[in-house]
Amino acid sequence: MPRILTALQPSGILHIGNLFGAIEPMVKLQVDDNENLLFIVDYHAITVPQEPAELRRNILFATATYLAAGIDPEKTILFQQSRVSEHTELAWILNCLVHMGELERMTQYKDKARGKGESVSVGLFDYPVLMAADILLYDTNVVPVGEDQKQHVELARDLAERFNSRFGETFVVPQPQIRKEGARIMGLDDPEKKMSKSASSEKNYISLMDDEKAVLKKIKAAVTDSGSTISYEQTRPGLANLLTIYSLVTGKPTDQIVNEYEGEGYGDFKVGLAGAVSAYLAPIQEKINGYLQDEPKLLAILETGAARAQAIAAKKMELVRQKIGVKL
Ligand code: ATP
Ligand code: LTN
Repeated sequence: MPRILTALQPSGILHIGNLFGAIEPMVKLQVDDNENLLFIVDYHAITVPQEPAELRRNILFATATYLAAGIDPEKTILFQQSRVSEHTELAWILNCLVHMGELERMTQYKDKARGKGESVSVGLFDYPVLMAADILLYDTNVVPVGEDQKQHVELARDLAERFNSRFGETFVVPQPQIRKEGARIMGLDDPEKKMSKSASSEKNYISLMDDEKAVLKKIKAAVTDSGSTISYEQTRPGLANLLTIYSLVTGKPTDQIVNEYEGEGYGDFKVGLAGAVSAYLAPIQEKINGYLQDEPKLLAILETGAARAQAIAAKKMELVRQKIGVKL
């Protein structure tokens, strides 16, 4: 059975870009012939400063969101990275194999370290090694990620091969599975850039917890163009993005939506879209709130997930210790 693994950072705001681009694809991968692992990378999150009470809330919120979006903890091993200490243990061993130059070349590190000078944390630099440990511990075959994470998965592949050639066959060499561009939702206020929670304005994104009023306000303010008819064209990126969202929340193809709005202007289209987005989010929001009100249940799900993950990870670590010669 192919083992499929991915992870998400527990960030405060999750937006519809995260839902359509990352969470829902993972829900679709929950088929009987796959073994899935999905975890919340809290130790990756602390590579930049986090307020402890907020981090705790965000871990619970992320868990509630995955469950509400359809992650089934029976089918997917859902857990919190920090609960399986083998991740950091393997990261240390891989640290002794990785080269400074390999980490210095990482684009995400270069982007995030820019402007921080000498005060950038070692954790931020070492982030890809912890991610390699996340992947290699579980003999992962496939790692679904966004384009930005491809370089990190390639490092995991290099480290698996390096370890195997030095100490003998130990790790499976994982394959990245890069999501298609179509799964990229663009910012409402700037359709040239992806929707992002770190955007400077809240008008950039629709948060999964936005109420009807907020959704309508943000969609009404969304950047379109000076045209007046509804059509799907790459030269009209704002409108194309809104049509993509409309299609995702209704399941209708974009040309059908275009036909439905023939002869109508942006105003009616935006009101229709806002209604469809809110209708799509309402049951998810209700479920998220339900889970958040039952914290013991969330904790129990994470506990079970951690135990299942650890059973796999502990076995792998035993083998690793044996291979490198520290197991007596
Ligand atoms: P930031 O922009 O602040 O880095 P983000 O909102 O892009 O944050 P991430 O935490 O980097 O979110 O990404 C979480 C997951 O959601 C990743 O798998 C990423 O590829 C996906 N994702 C993020 N933004 C979008 C988007 N606009 N469209 C589709 N998928 C997205
Ligand atoms: N760096 C990834 C999150 C991440 C991950 C992983 C993804 C951490 N460990 C292992 C896949 C497999 C991100 O920021 N999206």
